[in-house]
Amino acid sequence: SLPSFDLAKSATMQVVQAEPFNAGTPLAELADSYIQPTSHFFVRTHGTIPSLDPETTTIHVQGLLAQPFGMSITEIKQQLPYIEQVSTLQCAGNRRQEMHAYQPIYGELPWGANGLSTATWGGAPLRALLERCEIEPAALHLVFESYDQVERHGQTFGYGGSIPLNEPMIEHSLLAYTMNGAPLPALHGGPLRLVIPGIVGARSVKWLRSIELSAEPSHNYFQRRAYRLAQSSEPEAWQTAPMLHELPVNAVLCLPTPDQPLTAGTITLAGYAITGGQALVERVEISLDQGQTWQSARLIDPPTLGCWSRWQIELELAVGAYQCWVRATDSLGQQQPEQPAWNVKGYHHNAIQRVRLTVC
Ligand code: MTE
Ligand code: MO
Repeated sequence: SLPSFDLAKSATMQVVQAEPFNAGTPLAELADSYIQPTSHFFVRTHGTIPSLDPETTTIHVQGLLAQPFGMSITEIKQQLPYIEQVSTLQCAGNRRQEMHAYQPIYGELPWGANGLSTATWGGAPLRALLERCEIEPAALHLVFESYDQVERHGQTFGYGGSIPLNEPMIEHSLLAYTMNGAPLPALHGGPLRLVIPGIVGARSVKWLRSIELSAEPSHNYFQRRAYRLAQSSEPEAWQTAPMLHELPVNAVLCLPTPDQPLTAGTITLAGYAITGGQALVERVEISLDQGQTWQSARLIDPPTLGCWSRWQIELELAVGAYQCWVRATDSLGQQQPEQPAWNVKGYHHNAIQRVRLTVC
């Protein structure tokens, strides 16, 4: 396998962990660009970066279907249609540090609000592959396994996870082999990964090895144990906790950055908002009086399923200290809670963000 530490990214990104390599996009860059260049796309890796030959690497399709089969990545490129689409991926740990400040979280990567990025992905629609399957009625889940090697609790295994077969975002999911118009790099799951927009990034399995039609969710550690909203690490707690799936509605302030000096007058606030698969971001609002009154920000990017939208607002601010609240509302009427829904692994933090602004 390849070294996971990425020298180029370590210079330009906020490194959360060197080995395996995990890094977030600087907030100012997120506010600057709808699509992140591949060199600035966040990275979340749990294990090795496999080095796979696209000519010989096979994706196995197995389980509850009439005829299990394998397709090499070359065959996928030649036999299935190619489409491109812009999608955002967001890690379940995005904004974990803020949740940690509210109530401590131990042993997890300290992600700021930059564990997400947007790219133009290209590849075969997942649906095109599923159309080649004579699926048995008992199949209710798509179970994914990877070619990487992850170590947990003394065992080494490939990363995996699953989504229900009735998940509507399957219609917008890709077997992706290009990223921003170039071959998908190994760091981001090349030669072939899943891109499942609107759903927690953990299900967009990189270095895809197999797709199994199954009656049950994946038995992989990253489906059954991690990525659940447990209140404690006791087995009874995580065994019954909901498995993460759809992304929650969220809004984040990117600019000004906390250390940026502000002078009285017109101050531009900028950030991003995102929501789950079935909804569009409808509104982003700012409050400077603890939620009593709200002003609407402009959504800069067109509302698109499975994509974030950046927002911006100009405020006239006199000298003083402000606490700025930011909240998003989506097309299903979902709004952010005022208090965090604390969980032991610090996932899906989407409480209304409260940021201090000091104007001199
Ligand atoms: N797939 C494999 N095989 N191994 C992994 O560690 N991490 C997952 C997902 N797919 C992971 C994986 C998680 S938690 C996220 S958030 C996304 O990949 C991150 O994708 P990126 O590294 O391209 O940003
Ligand atoms: Mo993630």
